Amino acid sequence: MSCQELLKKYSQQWQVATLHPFLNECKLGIIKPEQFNTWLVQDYLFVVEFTRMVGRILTYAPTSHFDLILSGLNALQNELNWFKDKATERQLDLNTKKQPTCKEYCNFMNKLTEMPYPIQATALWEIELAYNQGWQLPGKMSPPYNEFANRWGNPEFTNYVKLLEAQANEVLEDVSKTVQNQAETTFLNVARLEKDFWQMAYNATN
Ligand code: HMH
Repeated sequence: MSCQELLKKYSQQWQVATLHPFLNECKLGIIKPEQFNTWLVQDYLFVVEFTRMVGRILTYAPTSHFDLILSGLNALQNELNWFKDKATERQLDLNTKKQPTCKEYCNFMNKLTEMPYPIQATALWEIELAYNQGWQLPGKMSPPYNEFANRWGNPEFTNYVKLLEAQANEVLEDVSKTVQNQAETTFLNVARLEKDFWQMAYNATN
């Protein structure tokens, strides 16, 4: 089993996870401030928990995977500070409650590190790919959204995601049928949570 096989088998679900009116309306410049700001604050809260998860993954990863995971954590240090700057510019309070969908995604990430390492590596790749593709699919964005599109769409990040895929493939190669099924279920869960996360922000009215 490989990452590309998962994307191919579940291409429908993957499309729904990465193509959303939220992103299209950023591209068109017509997203409402309350929708965008809700995404920004909730995604900061998500990234805090994502960072903890990546830290925990080091516990299970072979040392040959350390370089890439540590480079990811390095980028997350920068990203968390960038989120704080963006929130300050927009006068947003990051000390906000998680919405149910954000909470569900964070709970999912908490439990991910109870699963075999191949599942963790696959989910890490998929979560990053979702934003790498999602922010690029609508096409070139204009200010202020180009900065957001570029954060996850830039060539360096694209390369990072490719290397995450290679690491996941390496450990997915000879997993048991049980772990393979777990990988498929986890893939579908991430796809669903990504779709729900966009919808959560899109639904915001204040
Ligand atoms: C919801 N998924 C969500 N937020 C993010 N920042 C990422 C993925 C990062 O790739």
